[in-house]
Amino acid sequence: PSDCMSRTKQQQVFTNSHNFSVDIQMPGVVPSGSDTYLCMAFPVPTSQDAYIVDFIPRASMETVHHMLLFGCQTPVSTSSYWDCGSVQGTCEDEASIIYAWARNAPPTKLPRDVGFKVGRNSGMSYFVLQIHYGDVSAFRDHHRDCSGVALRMTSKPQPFIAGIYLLMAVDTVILPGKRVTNADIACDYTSYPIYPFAFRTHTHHLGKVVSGYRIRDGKWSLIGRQSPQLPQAFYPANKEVNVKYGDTIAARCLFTGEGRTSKTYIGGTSDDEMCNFYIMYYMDSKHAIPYMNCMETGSRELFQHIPAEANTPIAV
Ligand code: IYT
Ligand code: CU
Ligand code: CU
Repeated sequence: PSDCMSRTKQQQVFTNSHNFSVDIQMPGVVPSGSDTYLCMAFPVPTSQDAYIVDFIPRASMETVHHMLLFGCQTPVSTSSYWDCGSVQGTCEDEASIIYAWARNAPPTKLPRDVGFKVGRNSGMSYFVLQIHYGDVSAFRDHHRDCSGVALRMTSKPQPFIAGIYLLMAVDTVILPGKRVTNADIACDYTSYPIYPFAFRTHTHHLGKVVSGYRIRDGKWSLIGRQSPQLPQAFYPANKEVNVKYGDTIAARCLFTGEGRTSKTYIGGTSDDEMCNFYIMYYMDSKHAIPYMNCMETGSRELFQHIPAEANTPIAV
C-alpha cells in the first residue's frame, strides 16, 4: 500500500490566472471500526468568490462506501478530522450538500457554464468532507487512507449558479408490520426559474422508492425516481422539467414497516428513518439562490393525483 501522507497538505494548484484545483482529502486516517463516519473541514481557499466547476473523486474502492461534500460557515471542528457518526454532525450551522460519491454509482458532472459559488460572500467558507468507511478488514495491513475529491475551480463568474433544493419529511411515523407508509412533501415554488439536472434520494433501511415531481396546471412531471437502497449518489434528472413561479414541487418516500416490531420515527440513527429528495439545479446567476428547502406535507387532495410509479417499489 502506497503512502498518501506526502500529498495531504491542502493543495491548490493554479493552471492559469483564474483556474485552479484544490485537493480535499483525508489526512491519512485509519477508521476505528466498520461503518465509521469521519469528517474533516477545509477552509475555502480564497477570500474572493470562486466557482466549483468540476469534481474529480479520489476514493479507494476497497474501503470507502460513500463520500459527501458539504459547504457551511461553522464546521464542528477546524483543527483535525473527527468522528461524525450519528452523534456529532458536520456543521454547527446549516450545511448544504454539494457533492456525493457512492461506490458503484456514476459520478455527477456539472453542466457547462454552471458552477457552485463558494467563498466569503457566499455564506460558504468551509468545505466539510464526510467519508463513510465500510469494511475495516481492508485496513489489516495498517495503511492509511487519504480518500477525497479534487475540485476544479475558477474565479471567473459563471453564467449559471448551481444550487440544492432539499425536500425532507419531518414527522413520519412508520407502524411496525404495516406494509406501506408514504411520506409526502410538497411546497409552492415562488422564485426565479430553476433547471434541475441531478437528484439524490436518502432514506435508511425501510425506504423502497423516492420520487420527486413538478406540478404545473395540475399535471405531474417526474424530476427523478430512485431506490434509496441503491448507491445514494446524484443521478441525472429529467432535463425537460424546469420549475418556475407558481409551480408546486412534491416528493413521496414509500416505506414499509415489515420486519419491525416497534414504531419507526424520523431520526439520526440507522434504526430511525429519513425521507429526503435533493434536487441539484442551476439558475441564472443574476438572481441565484444556492439553497432552498421544503418541509411541508402537502394536502391529501394533491397527492391523490400522484402518478402510480411513486407507489411501485424499485427492486434491488
Ligand atoms: C432529518 C433529515 O432528514 N436529515 C437529512 C436531511 C438534512 C440534510 C442536511 C437535514 C439538514 C441538513 O443540513 I445537508 I438540517 C440528512 O441528515 N440527510 C443525510 C446527510 O446527513 C446529509 C443524507 O445523507 O442525505
Ligand atoms: Cu455509505
Ligand atoms: Cu439519514
